Amino acid sequence: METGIVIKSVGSRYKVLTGNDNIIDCVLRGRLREKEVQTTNPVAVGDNVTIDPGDDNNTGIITGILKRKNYILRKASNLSKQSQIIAANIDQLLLIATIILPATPVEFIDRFLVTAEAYRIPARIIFNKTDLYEEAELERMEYLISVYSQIGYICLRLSIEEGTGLEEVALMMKDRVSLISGNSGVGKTTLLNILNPRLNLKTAEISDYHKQGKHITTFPEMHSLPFGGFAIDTPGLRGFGVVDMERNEIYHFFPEIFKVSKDCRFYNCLHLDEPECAVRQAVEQGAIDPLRYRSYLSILNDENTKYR
Ligand SMILES: Nc1nc2c(ncn2[C@@H]2O[C@H](COP(=O)(O)OP(=O)(O)O)[C@@H](O)[C@H]2O)c(=O)[nH]1
Ligand SMILES: [Mg+2]
Ligand SMILES: [Zn+2]
Repeated sequence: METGIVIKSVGSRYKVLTGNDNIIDCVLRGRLREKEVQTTNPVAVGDNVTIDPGDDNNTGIITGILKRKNYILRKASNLSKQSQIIAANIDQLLLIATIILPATPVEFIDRFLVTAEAYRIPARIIFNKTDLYEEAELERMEYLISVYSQIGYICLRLSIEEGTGLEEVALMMKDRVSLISGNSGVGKTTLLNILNPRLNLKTAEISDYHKQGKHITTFPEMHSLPFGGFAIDTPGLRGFGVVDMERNEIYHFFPEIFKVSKDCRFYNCLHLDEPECAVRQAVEQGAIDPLRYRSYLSILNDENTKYR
């Protein structure tokens, strides 16, 4: 028996990376397939598994799944009650954002951060394409960086084009499992390719658009980094949405709002127009950024937000 980490899953076939850097094509032992009913996939990228390698050392059977530190989910489809595990055992969620080409909306950043908070996985923001920024864009980026770092989110500046900031990004990813997220076109694939030139992944995501249009489920893939650690690519995954939270729970996932909310007059204050709301006061006094408060309201009022 050996142990390994699942780096790819396609249908019912899994690629498992073992300790001696072998990649073994595996199937699941029948018993494991039936065990989990809530999720469409019992094994996901990032899972630590025990395997029974075949004699050829190229194929094997997954015999067990080790306890997960965490995992993130998405609905298998709009109609389905089942969820799909996107990835397991993630150390950090990295959001690649850009000020222009494309412009990443603040609300998109905040939805990502809320989801990260709900999963209790550390989140970091990487602002890419700084080589394209004129004064106004640089100012915008620095403003956002000051807002998010004050809350406690580490932010990095990056230009893959010029290579500036790459070392810091690599250092942040070293020896960790990072799930990379961000709108299409921000440079996720370009980053993976530059961190591991052996990958040679296709950029510009034409194939992903194609898949989305056809409603083909895409599974994320985990890439090992030459300096240690793994990066999980999430093609076709548009943010995570905000899943399964109570309406009066959303502000818990805005750390700076949650902190101030303890001074609201009513314990069940939603920070809308209740009297003596400490959160609204903090927004008026500039202690809570209005952009963040706006994102909070927007998530609260969004019909698509899935409540429990
Ligand atoms: N100017 C500039 N372009 C970049 C940078 N990083 C990526 N790009 C370009 O942005 C486009 C989209 O990149 P891609 O990696 O496919 O984005 P993805 O959709 O997030 O995977 C490609 O044409 C890249 O060459 C950067 O730092 N500066
Ligand atoms: Mg891509
Ligand atoms: Zn309040």
